[in-house]
Amino acid sequence: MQVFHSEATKLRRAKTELHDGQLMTPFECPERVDLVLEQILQHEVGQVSEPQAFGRDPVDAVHDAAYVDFVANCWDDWQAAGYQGEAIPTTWPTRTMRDDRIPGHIGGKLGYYALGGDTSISQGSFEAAMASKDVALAAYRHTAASGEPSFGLCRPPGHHAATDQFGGYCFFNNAAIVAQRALDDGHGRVAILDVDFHHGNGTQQIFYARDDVLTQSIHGDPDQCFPYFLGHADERGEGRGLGFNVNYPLPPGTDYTSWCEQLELALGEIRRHQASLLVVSLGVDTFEGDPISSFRLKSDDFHDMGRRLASLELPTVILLEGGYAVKEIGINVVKVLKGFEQR
Ligand code: SP5
Ligand code: ZN
Repeated sequence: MQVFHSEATKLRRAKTELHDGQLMTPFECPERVDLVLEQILQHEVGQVSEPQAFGRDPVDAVHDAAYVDFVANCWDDWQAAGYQGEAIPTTWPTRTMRDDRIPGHIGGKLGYYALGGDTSISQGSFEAAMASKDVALAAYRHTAASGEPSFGLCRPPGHHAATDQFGGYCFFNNAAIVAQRALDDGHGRVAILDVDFHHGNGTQQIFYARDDVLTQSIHGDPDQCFPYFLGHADERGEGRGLGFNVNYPLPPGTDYTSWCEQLELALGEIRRHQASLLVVSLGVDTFEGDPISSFRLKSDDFHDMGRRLASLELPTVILLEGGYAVKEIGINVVKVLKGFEQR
């Protein structure tokens, strides 16, 4: 399988994440890229290529332009305000306040554009997010041209990023950017299947009222799990998009047997909708050893997962989302890719 990777995805090296009441070194760290790449090379998954630069247009195709400007300028603006630490939002336009004015001050902008306080913005965050979407688009281009599957070693991840919000370690929605590009290239219908532990709230929001992208997510029940405020089973899309979003929330502690039943339902939906391209938001934070998640998938389950994804026999772009048990993240990704190739 063709693999795409860019050293520039490591330009984000944030020092701080507000996690469970403590300021920690972020779980979503640049070392994840090296660990996955190392296993890909060791297990000879396929040729590894650098992406070209696709520029900002494909980002603007799914995100609000003022939001993209905000991500581009946030670190400079934060520093210009004279602050020492990284840019962390602390005040939001919650239910009791107004959200119809975007504050001029960077502290206000941060709250306006953030969906959580877990993701600080630091030097290089914008550059890494731009490289991450280049990796995704290069993978898509390869699959579109050859019909062969490809893997994009995206980092930072993308599925929590909404039209005009960042958070959950995500800035630009790589899967959505690929799906939109595919539609613009003439694909009739694209399916995005999100198997990350967390609900793909950004992907859902971006396509919620549309029938040209089928969005599905299997994830920890938002009653108990981040992002808490989206991802319930009754969110099925709206308007033309009704029926084109499907959520499969599962309780903490879910093992592969139960998880897999939901995967088969999701695969059935993709067949029914006759998608011509599959984009997989691949988080391996469903692993039993993941430090911030609570499903119980074992390493070998990822091989079976890959095999089942391939059973659709669709042109497939697999993009990395989460996965934080640093020692095993590489092998778990490789197992999905190897399983996929056994189709
Ligand atoms: C892409 C991705 O996987 N993003 C996940 C972001 C999650 N950030 C907030 C995590 C809050 C976790 N609290 C878990 C309690 C475990 N001690
Ligand atoms: Zn996740």
